Amino acid sequence: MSKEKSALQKARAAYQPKLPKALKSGCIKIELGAPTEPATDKQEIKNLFPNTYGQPIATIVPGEGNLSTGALKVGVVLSGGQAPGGHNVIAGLFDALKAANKDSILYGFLKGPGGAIKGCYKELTAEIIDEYRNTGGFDMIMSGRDKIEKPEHLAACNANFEAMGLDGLVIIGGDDSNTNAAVLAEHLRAIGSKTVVAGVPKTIDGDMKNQYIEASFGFDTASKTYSELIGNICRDATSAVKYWHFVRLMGRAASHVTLECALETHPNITLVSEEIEKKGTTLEEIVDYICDVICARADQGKNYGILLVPEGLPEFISDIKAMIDELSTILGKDEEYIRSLPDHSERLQHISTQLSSQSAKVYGSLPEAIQEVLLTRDSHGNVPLSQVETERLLIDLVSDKIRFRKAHGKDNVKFSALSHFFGYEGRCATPSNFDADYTYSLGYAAAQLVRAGLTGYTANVQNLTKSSDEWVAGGIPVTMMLNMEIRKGKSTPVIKKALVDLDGAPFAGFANNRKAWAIGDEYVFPGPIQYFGPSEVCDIPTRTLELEKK
Ligand code: FBP
Repeated sequence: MSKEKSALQKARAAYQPKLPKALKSGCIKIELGAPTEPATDKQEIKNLFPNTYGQPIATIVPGEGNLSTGALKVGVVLSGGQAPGGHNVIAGLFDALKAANKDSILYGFLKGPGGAIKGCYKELTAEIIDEYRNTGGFDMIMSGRDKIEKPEHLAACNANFEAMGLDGLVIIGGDDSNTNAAVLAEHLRAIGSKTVVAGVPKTIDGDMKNQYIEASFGFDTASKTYSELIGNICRDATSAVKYWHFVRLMGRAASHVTLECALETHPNITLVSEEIEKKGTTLEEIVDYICDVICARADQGKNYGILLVPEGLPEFISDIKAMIDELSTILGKDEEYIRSLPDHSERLQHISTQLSSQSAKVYGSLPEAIQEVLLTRDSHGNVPLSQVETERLLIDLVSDKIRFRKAHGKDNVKFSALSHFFGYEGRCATPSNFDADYTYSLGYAAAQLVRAGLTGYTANVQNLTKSSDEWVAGGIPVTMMLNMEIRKGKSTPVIKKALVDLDGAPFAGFANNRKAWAIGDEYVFPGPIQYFGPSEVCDIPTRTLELEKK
């Protein structure tokens, strides 16, 4: 990394993240509540997690310590997509371990869970930690998308942990990674290992949340970064008055990022995947709706506007979803053969004969580049949706339809569109004050879970819309967040992904305003994230969190 630091890097390095009052006090203990259980599939989950099922919720409170003060050896893993604040989780973990005993050691496993399986790690010294305080990115130890799930992975981890004398492992990841943390915790407890495992809720997608986990870290910074850019585009649109901007936003499944950006900037059109799925809206109906707004604005002399589309959309449109599911089954049987076909036209021909006639029609209507991406899957069996250029597809389909409408009388419409994709631009941004404080507190809390010898927990911090003094930290047993879902044709325990709640306040805040936002130019310009200055500018939570907590 370059030795030269920007002025902001230098100033941010000196920022001291805020902690909940209880964590600040030197003397803390963990209070345990009543036994817990998952909302559904209780017996199946109990059978799968006999050693860690039913554990109580843990809350960190001031008081006479019941936490280990011995020197501990702890490992940390960054898992999955980058999210602003990951380095501060590690800094919080490091500071808390050292505050309890200066001889404790923190190891960073390299390149994600694969580092724990392969035994690739480095000691994280004070010098390394200081270099990364309050910075974005996961580059301190890098990330990866390997899964610790097969018996040979569990055995390899155990062998490595034993050789290192590891007391605890902290896995920083999303719903899948926290589920894997629980599987590893159960395995280690079953074989009598001393290593305990704690998870930390991460993902810019914002879909790892529930009654106890109010937000996943990184959502705040990423949404605010995208909102700044969208606000800038709104201003450009009203200045140039000649372009429609189609903006795709990251979020593999849920539309939280898109909804948050809409609440912050008031674009003319926002597509929310969850609503489209619920209404069973087809691709053609979506295109009609977009064209209706474009024409209505043209009637007012406005041949410009902004549209937001979530990355996950294709999998929520009924006909596309059915086609993707059929493709997954075909790939499950035939992937090697399909890959071996020499060119696109041969692959297209083969696939079309395997799909149902409706799905073949949908597949055949897509551009070649999207057809090819739909033939790939990541290690979790997901389509790499970040590579599907839905915004360009929509521009093509809308252009065709507008041409048709113009030919049939709507000759006042001028449609010139530009496409944008905001995803990687926000995932490694310098964490906002909210994310810097929240992640440091999560890391600090995870250290206390390890000190208490608790295993199979996800660290949590609640009361997030209040001042950090009033935040309450602790841990939630992962088994109480699990449900059984069919994954790769098999009933599997997973933490339920939180999609946008169509009955919730954030969606209502958008739905009640969308008509006005469509026609008027009611844009809001959030500007860049501010790190220094008045609290009402620098410390505001997301609109989503604010509305959910009201
Ligand atoms: P996580 O769920 O692991 O946090 O990652 C989310 C995400 O940023 C999605 O929004 C996006 O679809 C995906 O990662 C992109 O993955 P990759 O980094 O492998 O390109």
